[in-house]
Amino acid sequence: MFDDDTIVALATPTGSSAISVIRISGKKSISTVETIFSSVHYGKKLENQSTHTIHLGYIVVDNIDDRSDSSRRNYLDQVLVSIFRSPFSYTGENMIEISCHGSYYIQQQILQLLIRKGIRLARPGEFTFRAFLNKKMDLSQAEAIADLILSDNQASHELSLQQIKGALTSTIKNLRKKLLDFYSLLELELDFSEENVIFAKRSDLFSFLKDLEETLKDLIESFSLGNSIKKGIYVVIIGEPNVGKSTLFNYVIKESRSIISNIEGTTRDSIEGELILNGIHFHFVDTAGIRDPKDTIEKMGVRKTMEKIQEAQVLLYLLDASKNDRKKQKKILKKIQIIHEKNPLKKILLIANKSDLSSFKDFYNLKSKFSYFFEISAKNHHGIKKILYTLSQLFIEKLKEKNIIVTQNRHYEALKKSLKEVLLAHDALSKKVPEDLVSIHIKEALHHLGKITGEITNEEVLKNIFSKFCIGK
Ligand SMILES: Nc1nc2c(ncn2[C@@H]2O[C@H](COP(=O)(O)OP(=O)(O)OP(=O)(O)O)[C@@H](O)[C@H]2O)c(=O)[nH]1
Ligand SMILES: [Mg+2]
Repeated sequence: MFDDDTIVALATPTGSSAISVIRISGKKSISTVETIFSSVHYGKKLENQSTHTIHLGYIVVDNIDDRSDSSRRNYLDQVLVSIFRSPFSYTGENMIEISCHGSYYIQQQILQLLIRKGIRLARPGEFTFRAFLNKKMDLSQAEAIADLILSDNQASHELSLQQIKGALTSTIKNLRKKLLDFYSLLELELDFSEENVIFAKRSDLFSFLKDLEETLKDLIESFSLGNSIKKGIYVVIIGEPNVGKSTLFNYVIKESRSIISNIEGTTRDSIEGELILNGIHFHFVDTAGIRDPKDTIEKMGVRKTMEKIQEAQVLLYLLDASKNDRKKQKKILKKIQIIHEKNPLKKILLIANKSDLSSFKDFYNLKSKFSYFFEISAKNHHGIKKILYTLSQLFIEKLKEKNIIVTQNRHYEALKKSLKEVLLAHDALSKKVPEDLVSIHIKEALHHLGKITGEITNEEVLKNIFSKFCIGK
């Protein structure tokens, strides 16, 4: 997968823009750019310039007909050339960034010029891959860079930054180091098995495995939060027909996307809309009211509602406050209980709508049973701010609680496998089975932890990770 070719790529999007940046990395970057660059200071050579310096000049296109005649050299564009010398660059190699004017023609001409001079077009993620190989970052940090580029809201931006800074890496590395120490001691015991000596104090190993188990469980648990923040949090509005789901939905997403009417069963499909609240991305979903369907289409709508409930992280359960009585309350409680039993991890917010009409103010049963209960009027926009505030707080609080949040599926899988081995090691140790069996599980746990940071990796995993990057990164 690796060669030491000098590579080039456009780092900014193709097409017109104020400026574009072309990146070059590898041994020949400075000397090759030298051949197409002419400084505004006569005779100034890039080769003689130090790292982290910027130079103004022109990109020069050789006249194909007469290369020897310097008066016939064409200027393609006025550019700035930045020099980064190894190892003080993103990739760790010699690098150049050409900031040119952002015309498609200029971008392509410069790329072609460089390719003609023997530089190869970079593959997706190749700059970052080289940074990884040159130990500028580990694998989890490289993955976080891909996420950072894709992040479209404050929360996912913060999550990827946290990972780039290496919080996950240093935790995993620390755990791995300690585990490795124990592993070495156990292996040593095996070497001296005839003498029956003990190097790894069992009580220490026990308590370390217990701590490790807690940390791994914590990280694994953080994944559901990290993943939902990265992808956006699904908030699904459900309830019986005509309770005002679409009215609330339209108001929240600030668009009249759903049809509102006083006919029961107006919404038959699920409709989605986006909202960013305090930097967190939410997908709101309006659904068909849940009741015994009157026809096939409604049946399909209700089925879809059930599917959307599965996808949700939060359910907004709406009811009509004007039709509220104790019998109805009991029925609703029962329904919600069933939903909750099937989906224990989902937050359910109970919302009594049409409070403007309600003469029946007794929500005793529901209020006492729900930590999240709101009275609103979707039509008059009363009480909705409080719901939105609660929604964002739910996730902001959770974010603050966690020091490290796992966002990558790959890490999640590796952590789960590692935990399984730690539990097996713990179990083996307590059953006093021979050391070599304990040590096998510890070795496996080490292996899976090492995959997160890239200390242990294979070509297929690397290919998979870096192919997700765009060209130029
Ligand atoms: N008075 C009052 N009427 C409301 C309120 N919210 C919604 N409505 C009315 O209730 C009726 C039903 O509203 P929708 O938003 O279509 O209800 P829905 O839950 O989406 O209904 P389905 O799609 O049929 O399941 C409409 O006539 C709305 O104008 C409210 O807060 N107060
Ligand atoms: Mg509706």
